[in-house]
Amino acid sequence: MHLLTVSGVLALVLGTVSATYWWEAGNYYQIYPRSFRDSNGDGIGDLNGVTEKLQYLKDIGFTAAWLSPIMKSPMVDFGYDIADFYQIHPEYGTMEDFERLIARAKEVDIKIILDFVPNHSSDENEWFIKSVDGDPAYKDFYIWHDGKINEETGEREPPSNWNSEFRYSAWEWNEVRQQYYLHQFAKAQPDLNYRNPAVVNEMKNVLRFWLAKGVAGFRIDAIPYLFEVELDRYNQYPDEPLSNDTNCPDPDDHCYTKHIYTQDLPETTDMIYQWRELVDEFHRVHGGDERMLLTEAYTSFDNIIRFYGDGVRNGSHVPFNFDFLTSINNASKAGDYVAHIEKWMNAMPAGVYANWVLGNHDNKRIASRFGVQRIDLINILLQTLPGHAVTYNGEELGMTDVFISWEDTVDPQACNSDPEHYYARSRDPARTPYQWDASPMAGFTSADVTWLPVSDDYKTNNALQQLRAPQSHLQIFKTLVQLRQEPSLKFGALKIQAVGDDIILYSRQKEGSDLYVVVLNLGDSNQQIDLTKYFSVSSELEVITSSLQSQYVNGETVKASEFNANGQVGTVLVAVK
Ligand SMILES: *[C@@H]1O[C@H](CO)[C@@H](O)[C@H](O)[C@H]1NC(C)=O
Ligand SMILES: *[C@@H]1O[C@H](CO)[C@@H](O)[C@H](O)[C@H]1NC(C)=O
Ligand SMILES: *[C@@H]1O[C@H](CO)[C@@H](O)[C@H](O)[C@H]1NC(C)=O
Ligand SMILES: CC(=O)N[C@H]1CO[C@H](CO)[C@@H](O)[C@@H]1O
Repeated sequence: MHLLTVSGVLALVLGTVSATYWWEAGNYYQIYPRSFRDSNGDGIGDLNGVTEKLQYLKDIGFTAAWLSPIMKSPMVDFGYDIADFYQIHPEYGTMEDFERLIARAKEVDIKIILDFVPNHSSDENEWFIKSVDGDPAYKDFYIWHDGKINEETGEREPPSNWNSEFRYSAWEWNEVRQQYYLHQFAKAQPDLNYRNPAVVNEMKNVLRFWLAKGVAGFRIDAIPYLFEVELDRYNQYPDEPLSNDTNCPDPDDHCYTKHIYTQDLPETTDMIYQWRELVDEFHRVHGGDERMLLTEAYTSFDNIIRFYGDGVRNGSHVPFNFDFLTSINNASKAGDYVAHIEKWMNAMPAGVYANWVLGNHDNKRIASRFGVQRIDLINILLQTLPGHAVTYNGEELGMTDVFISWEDTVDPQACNSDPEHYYARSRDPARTPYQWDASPMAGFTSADVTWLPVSDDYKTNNALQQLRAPQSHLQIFKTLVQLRQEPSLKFGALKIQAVGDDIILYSRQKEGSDLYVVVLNLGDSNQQIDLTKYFSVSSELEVITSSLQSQYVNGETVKASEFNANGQVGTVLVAVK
C-alpha cells in the first residue's frame, strides 16, 4: 500500500494563502449563454435569461459565473469570433441588459467573469476590414504574408505548411489585399498580431473596458496560439516538422504537424503576466474585490504550471487543469486519478490554489463520458479536492450528450469534417439547451424551435424536478457546495491513495477541525472496506452525502470498519467525535 505523505506539503501550500480572497475554494459555473435561458422567445439564450437565473445559481452556492463569449459576433464559431470587442452580441441583448445583469449579480452576490478571446477576431471586425484595406493604423493588426512561389509550377502557395485547428491550411488568400492571412481556427477568425504593440494595447483597452463595467475578471481563451514564430531572415515563415503520428495520416489535419512555431511560444506566458498586472493595477486604482484571471490552454503540464507565475511575476489565478481533463477518462484506474492529483498538487507554486475541471463546452458531457451512474462520484471528486472547482452548465444535473445528426450539426469543427467522422469532433452534443423544467422545450424558451435541439429526456431530467426530489444529482451537488465552506474542505490537507484499481480514498482535515473522508468506487462491484486501516477515525462515521444509487442516506451513521463502497458510488463522510 502506498500512502502519500503529502499532507505536510499541502498544509503548507494552502496555509500560505490568506483567508481574505473572495475566490478561495471558489466554485465557478460556466454558462453557455446561447443555451442557458431564452427570455425573448427566439430559440436562442440571452443575457436577460442569465439575469433571471442568477438567484438559482446563488441558491446552489456558486461563487462566480463565467459566461462564454457574449460580444458581437457573426457566430461562425459561436462567439469565439468577435466582430466588436466593445459591444454585446445583438441576439444576446444590449449593453443595458448587460449592465442590468451586473447589477443583479451584485444584488445576489455572485461574481461575473467574461470570456476574453484574444487570439483572433472575426473577419467582420472593423479592425480586420481596415487591415484588408491597408489602413496604416491597422495594416499590421493581423498576420499577413505574400506566400511563396512554387518553383516548378510557378503558382503562388501559402507561406508555410501550418494547419488550422479546424483542419486545412491556416493561411487564407485575400483577394483585396493580395496576401495571405493567418487563422489558427476558422477562416473567419484571423489571428491578431501580438508582435504589434498597438494590438497588445488595444486588447488591454478591451480588458479595461469590461472591468469598468463591473466584471470580476476574465477567462482567457486559447492561450497557446497567441504568438507565432517571427519571420526568418528571408522573410519567410518556416514549415513545421511532420508529427509522423500514425493516428494522424491526413495532411489536412492539425495534428499532421508538430506546432513548434505556432503554439506555446515563451512570449505567451509573458502576455499572461502582463494581463495579471493590468487586473491587479485596476484593483489598486479602483478598489473593491480583487479581479481574477482564469486561463484556457491545452498545453504541456509545465506550461500550465508556469501560467501561475514565475516566482517574481504573478500570472493566472486559475490556469485550467487540463492535464486532468485530458488524462482522466472512463478507463482511468484509481491509481491514475491519484497520480494526476498528486502531480498537480506537488507542482503548484506556493500561495496558489489548485483547480479541477472535467467538463466544458468543447468536450462531450461528463455523464456521457463516464456513465450517468458515475456523475455524482465525479461531482463529489471535483467538489471535495482542495482549491477551485469548475462546473460546466448542466453537469450538476447529470445532463447527457444529445445526438445531433450531420444535417443539424452547426459546430465549425465538425462541419469541416464529413458525415462519417464529424461526430467525434462535434461539440454540439454538449451545447444543447439547459433543462429547467418539464414544460415544453424544457423551460428554456417559449419558441418551438431552438438553435440546437432540446434533449428528449428533459421531462424526467430537469432542474425543477431535481430540486423537488428528496434526493437527486442536484441535491447532492448542493450539499457538496455547502460543505466546501467547512474549514477542513476550504483549507484542509489532502491525504489521498488508491486501493486496488477501483477505490480512491482521501481525507481532508484542517488542524482542529472535522476530519472528512471521501470514498470513491470507480468499479462496478461492491467492496467492503475497513476505513480504520487508512484513517485515524473512531468506530463511527456519519454520511454527509453519497451517490443516488448508494445504499446509504445522508445523516446515516456507519461503522468505519465495515464500510460498503457500492459500485460506481462516491460517499463523503465525517468522523463522529
Ligand atoms: C518526421 O519524420 C521526418 C522524416 O521523415 C523528420 O524529418 C521529422 O523530424 C520527423 N518529425 C518528428 C516530430 O520527429
Ligand atoms: C503575487 O501574489 C502574491 C499573493 O499570492 C503577492 O503576495 C505578491 O506580492 C504578488 N506579486 C506581485 C509581483 O504582484
Ligand atoms: C465506463 O467503463 C465501464 C467499465 O469500467 C463500462 O461498464 C461503462 O460502459 C463505460 N461507460 C462509458 C460511458 O463508456
Ligand atoms: C475551451 C474553449 O473555450 N475552447 C475554445 C478555444 O478557442 C476556440 C477558438 O476561439 C474555440 O472554438 C473553443 O471553443
